[in-house]
Amino acid sequence: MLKPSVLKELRSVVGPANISTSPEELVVYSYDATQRESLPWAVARPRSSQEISEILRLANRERFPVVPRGAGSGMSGGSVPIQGGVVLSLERMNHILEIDEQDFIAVVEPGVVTGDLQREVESRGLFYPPDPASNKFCTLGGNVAECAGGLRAVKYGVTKDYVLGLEVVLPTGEIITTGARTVKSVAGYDLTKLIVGSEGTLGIATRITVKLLPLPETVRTLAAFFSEVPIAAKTASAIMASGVLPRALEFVDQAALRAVEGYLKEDLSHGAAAMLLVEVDGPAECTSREADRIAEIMMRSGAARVNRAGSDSEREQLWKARRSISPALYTIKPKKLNEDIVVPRSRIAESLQEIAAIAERHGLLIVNFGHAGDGNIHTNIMYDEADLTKAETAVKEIFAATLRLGGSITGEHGIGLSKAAYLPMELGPDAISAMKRIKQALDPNNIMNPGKIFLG
Ligand code: 2HG
Ligand code: ZN
Repeated sequence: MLKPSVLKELRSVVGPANISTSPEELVVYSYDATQRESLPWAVARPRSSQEISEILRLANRERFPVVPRGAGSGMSGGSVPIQGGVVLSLERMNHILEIDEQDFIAVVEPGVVTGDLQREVESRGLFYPPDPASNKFCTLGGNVAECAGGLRAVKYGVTKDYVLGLEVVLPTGEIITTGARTVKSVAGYDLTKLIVGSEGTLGIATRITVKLLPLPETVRTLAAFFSEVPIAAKTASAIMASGVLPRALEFVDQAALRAVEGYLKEDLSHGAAAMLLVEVDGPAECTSREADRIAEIMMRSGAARVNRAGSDSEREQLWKARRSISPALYTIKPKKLNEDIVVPRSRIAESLQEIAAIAERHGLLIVNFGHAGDGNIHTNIMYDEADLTKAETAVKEIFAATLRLGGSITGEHGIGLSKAAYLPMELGPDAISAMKRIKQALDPNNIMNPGKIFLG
């Protein structure tokens, strides 16, 4: 609990209207998309890096946890205040500060919704490629904290590939800038990359400078339907090996298709066992040639049907279905453990086979969908409360299989709370100890988002 005198100080930093302590409001800031929840002691909604700095200095003096929060759409518990303390919501710092059409740069505050930035730059013929499925509500600050990936990573990379520089409030309250407004800079250690993906444990990004690209002239989207998962997986590998680099190559299995079809009340796949959703972008003459080539590979590899989106609205309908899978899965079971394993992309078929064997062994429904083009599959273990232990055993086995295939236990959602117990499976003790020494150096009192990434 916070002492009344500390609450008073917090109120004087951000203004009384921007501190919440009522139970109703605390609940709103207690969870993310993992279904984990824990009540904070208070919520602060600062408006500037200066205010954040003052809150963090106070937290060090009084030793209370501070948990930064964007939209709460994270998938590993990163913004859940597991040890209580103050949730620091970035919701009021939601301005696009600058779009520089000369240097292809945007500068934003952390609370800007990713889709809003995408739309704004696109209206000027520019392009911000990172595209999390949750782009309508997730924020750039959260994307930076987790190094979000998304639907276009196969061609364009992930959030860290676009962040040129940051303003960061360190856990001890100093306000620093990292990186530069330039395409290149090697001045000292790369603190930008250290902060991106640090899950709110090493500081709070208060100003984010991202690189932009020219908006591709045309986009073509194809959906292929398969009667068997292995054929779809092999087709995905064949597309990636063909020399055409799609900007998206998504895989959706039968259970995910049925769930999203029920959720959106539309028949997308006519009973198919799997779907690939593929998109290419670039000048019209290239995308038309590439789309033909991909359609040919799909048919040759055994697709039962290939559809080309003939209009923007058809295209949007396909992507709406894809983006809706995550919430739609709750129509199957009340609980899911949603993982984001990533394997070398040539090994997707093997990975899916291993997962199917694990599902069968435990009698569990495991739904698979996701970013097949970059090897990042979302394995969702659906369970009822009574099956939790079984589901957790399955997760461990899936991680072990993933590591055997040369992969990683998380491609884009982060370790947070949900994978902290499994991090040692991937990293040796010396690597974990090096990470903990960095944490200790920057956050000596362990006030920044404690309990995340590392167990103990
Ligand atoms: C997606 O790609 C998100 O849709 C969510 O990363 C994945 O819910 C999931 O498993
Ligand atoms: Zn994803």
